[in-house]
Amino acid sequence: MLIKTIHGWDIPESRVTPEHVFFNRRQFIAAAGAGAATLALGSMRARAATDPSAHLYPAALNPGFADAGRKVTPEDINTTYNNFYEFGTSKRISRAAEALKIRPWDIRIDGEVEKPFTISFDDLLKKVTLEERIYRHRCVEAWSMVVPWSGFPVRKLVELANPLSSAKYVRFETFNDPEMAPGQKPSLFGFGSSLPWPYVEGITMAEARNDLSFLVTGAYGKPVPKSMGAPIRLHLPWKYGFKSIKSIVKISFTSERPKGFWEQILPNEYGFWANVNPEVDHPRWSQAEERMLSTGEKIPTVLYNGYGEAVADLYKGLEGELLFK
Ligand SMILES: Nc1nc2c(c(=O)[nH]1)N[C@H]1C(S)=C(S)[C@@H](COP(=O)(O)O)O[C@H]1N2
Ligand SMILES: [Mo]
Repeated sequence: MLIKTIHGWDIPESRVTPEHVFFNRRQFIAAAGAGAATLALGSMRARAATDPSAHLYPAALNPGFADAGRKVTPEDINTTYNNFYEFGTSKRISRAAEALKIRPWDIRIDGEVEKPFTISFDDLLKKVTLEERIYRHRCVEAWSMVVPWSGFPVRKLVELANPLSSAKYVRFETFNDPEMAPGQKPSLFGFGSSLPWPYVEGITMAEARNDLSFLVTGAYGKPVPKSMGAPIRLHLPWKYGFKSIKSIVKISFTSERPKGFWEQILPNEYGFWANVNPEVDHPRWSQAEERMLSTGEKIPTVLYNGYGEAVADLYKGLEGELLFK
């Protein structure tokens, strides 16, 4: 199947290289006249100074999440090794992602709520208190990182939304703008039209209300960089990384279980629950170990990525579900 060959985690790193080179060449040519490389780097450095929410950072560290038990991954590594398919299928999309326009940024809240509404990202920030939490992140591709995020619990967003009792799930949606994000263009790679943009993900109401579920607006004591999903993304540290959707524009409360982006594309391999479990292999590779970004060290993967104490109860009575894919 063609789709398999473009999926980063389907391909050994050696075979990813040609695509990687191809993509970056396109980006380079597109922006060469403006001295793209220096410009992109400059704008990344200027982020803290020019972002209208910059004054909110660094946020106070939540002492409950001050130590992830592993060293924080260096900022320059995490901001330049990403999965953000809207900007390309390689890990090196940080320069391309600088095209992401993050103001104005509106978020639509709708579905099974008392009254649907649209709120600007900056107005939303006025309704919440930001905190910093250091979280582990485990990608389904068997690499991991540790990030000092800033943001607020999803629970707070649920309160603001006033969901009805008919709301059973929360569905998150990313922007859809092929002009801005070339990965969403059907023409760029020739197979784009087969990808079900926009990227969507979903969790249950109980998961949304769990304290760990976090809406991220910052990282490393600054507004979250574009490559990592500015201006607002999800982070669910006990689930595989693909659940942690970036650059959210819509949050819908639904009575039916949403189908995530990857679940739509490869339902045999990626499911709704996607809880980390070293004993349940991906159909095509083991999940027993993970490679830490930066050090390259291989370490054993742990159940629920080590967050079982906080989340295991969510899955009582759901043993019949495919909880780990
Ligand atoms: N909109 C969107 N969200 C996304 C993705 C994506 O391609 N598009 N990739 C996911 C995957 S597979 C992972 S591992 C994380 C990566 O987050 P990072 O780039 O900040 O490390 O984002 C997730 N969220
Ligand atoms: Mo991932």
